[in-house]
Amino acid sequence: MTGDIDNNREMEQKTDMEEGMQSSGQDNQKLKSGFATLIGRPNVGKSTLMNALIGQKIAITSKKPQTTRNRIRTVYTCEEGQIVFLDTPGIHKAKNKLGDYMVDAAERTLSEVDVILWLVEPSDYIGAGEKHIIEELKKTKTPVILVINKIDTVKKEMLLTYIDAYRKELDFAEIVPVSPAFLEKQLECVFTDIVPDAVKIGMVTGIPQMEVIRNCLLRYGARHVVMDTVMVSTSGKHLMEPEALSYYREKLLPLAELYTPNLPEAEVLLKRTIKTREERVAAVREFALQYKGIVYLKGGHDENSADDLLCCQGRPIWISGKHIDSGNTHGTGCTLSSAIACGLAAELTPEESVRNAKDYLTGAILDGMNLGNGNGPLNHMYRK
Ligand SMILES: Nc1nc2c(ncn2[C@@H]2O[C@H](COP(=O)(O)OP(=O)(O)OP(=O)(O)O)[C@@H](O)[C@H]2O)c(=O)[nH]1
Ligand SMILES: [Mg+2]
Repeated sequence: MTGDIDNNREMEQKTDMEEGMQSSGQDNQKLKSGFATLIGRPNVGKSTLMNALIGQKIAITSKKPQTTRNRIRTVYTCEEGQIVFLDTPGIHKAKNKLGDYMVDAAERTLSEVDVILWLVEPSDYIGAGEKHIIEELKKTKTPVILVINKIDTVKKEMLLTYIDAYRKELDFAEIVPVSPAFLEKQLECVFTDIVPDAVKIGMVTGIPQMEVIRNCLLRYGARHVVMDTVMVSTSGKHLMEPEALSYYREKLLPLAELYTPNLPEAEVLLKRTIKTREERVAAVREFALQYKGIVYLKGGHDENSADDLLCCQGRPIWISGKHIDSGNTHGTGCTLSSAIACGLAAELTPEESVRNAKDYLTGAILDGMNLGNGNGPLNHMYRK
């Protein structure tokens, strides 16, 4: 759930939600719900953190300050209940009406929520911008958690100094240092435990995450890396920070053995339009040469067929498929690239791997589960 919301509607929804939780509380006393706002100076990483918490790219992130211009709301659901996160514009010294509006949108959340997450850069310098936020926080009784973000950019020994500097300023409910370095820890755990026979990489939103992945792939000499070049969703939404594209092209893509772009992604990576079947053949050849790997160009965006095109050692091979009329196609690209990685892990050839993966995917779509609202999931367990 996402969107810009005005104050009244937000509060009405909060009341509805609390009531809903109270009545469901009769069945399960432990179920909880609440609102949490993410505030801080521009560019401290509020939107990146919210996306990481939710596990989806909902808010736009960028290295340019003042990317978020309105409140964006997402709901995190777990067994214990629900947290509604509000991502807010950066609090700054406004120079115009838009600035005033943005700061107001952020500051208004302070008294409306159950907990405030104040994000700061890792530093012991508390400047005028931070002091202004501290003054605003002093006016509210809402508990404040200080989130020291981007700790991957500083030496760990310095953290205590930063924590001490902030602790003197306000009585925080908690102080939590965070960063995408968690990603590094997760990858380390995998590579040093059951070493993977193949790796599939999907959506990577920004350069910090790309750096972590690149370092791990190189450090552990990862085998059979399949890159699902997720940049544009089926609905046309951009899923990668625009600034990260050249890093992605130059530093991450060359580490893969096999790529699975869809037509819009291939167009972005090759910087040209691809319309006809002849253009697709030329495109996979060029892609394979440019990125020095095997290319599997997905044809799902073609309205007439679902024919894909494999290019292995300079030889294009059409892998035919029919469009399946199903509303349950959520995660088709992820499923296909993961299934190809499984084939490579089992030492099948690239052609065998993609043919098996396409068969498996077709069956999973045909057996799709019509669950919930919107596009339903495939049935990954359809083979007994
Ligand atoms: N190194 C590092 N960079 C980060 C981290 N979190 C976010 N970033 C980067 O910081 C920049 C700003 O991130 P955003 O999430 O857009 O920041 P924001 O606070 O939402 O910014 P505004 O909406 O403009 O106020 C992006 O380039 C992110 O990739 C982190 O933990 N470590
Ligand atoms: Mg933002």
